[in-house]
Amino acid sequence: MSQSYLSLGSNMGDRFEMLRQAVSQLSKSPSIKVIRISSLYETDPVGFTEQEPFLNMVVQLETELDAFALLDVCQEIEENLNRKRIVRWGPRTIDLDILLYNQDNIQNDRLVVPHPRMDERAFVVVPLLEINPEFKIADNFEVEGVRIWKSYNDIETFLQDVQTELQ
Ligand code: A4P
Ligand code: MG
Repeated sequence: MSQSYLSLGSNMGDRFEMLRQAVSQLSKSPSIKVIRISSLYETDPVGFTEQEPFLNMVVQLETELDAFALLDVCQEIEENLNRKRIVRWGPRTIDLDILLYNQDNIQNDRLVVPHPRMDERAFVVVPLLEINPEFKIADNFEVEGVRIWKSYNDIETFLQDVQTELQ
């Protein structure tokens, strides 16, 4: 059984619903067990800043899938949810990135793990630390542009459809 952390983000359409459906689809996928989810955070866009704020979260999984098969599942879910795309070339309805897969180091055209830039990004680090306090961050790490949008305790509706035994 392998351990993995995924980062989920949405800044288009019903962001809450996009994240909810993504986690629900993950939990229903054979060979994936969602074991922890973070609160939902509203975050200022990083990189291309002329776009709407994101909702971001991190989930922890146990899986029988290897990292590439897990990436396939993530991309299938992106495709399922992106079918509702409204504006061509516009911001994405949902983005699923593999942050960590066991302690593996993967450098491949399709997949780089640990996710490059993850430790510089508050929208990743803050939710990751919430569910894994042992994650090591730089001493001078600055948290900016990230605020709780719905705390973990307030997301029962989110969890209704998630088939899992959350720890
Ligand atoms: N790929 C390589 N490594 C991975 C990995 N570890 N996980 C490849 C997932 N995919 C990985 O991804 C492009 C290709 O990366 C995939 O085909 C896969 O084979 P994509 O999701 O199609 O494109 P993208 O999301 O635009 O690229 P990327 O690199 O995921 O973008 P970033 O750097 O993650 O930036 N600001 C806030 N506040 N919140 C956000 O969530 N997200 C981005 C996206 C920018 N700014 C943001 C946020
Ligand atoms: Mg991505």
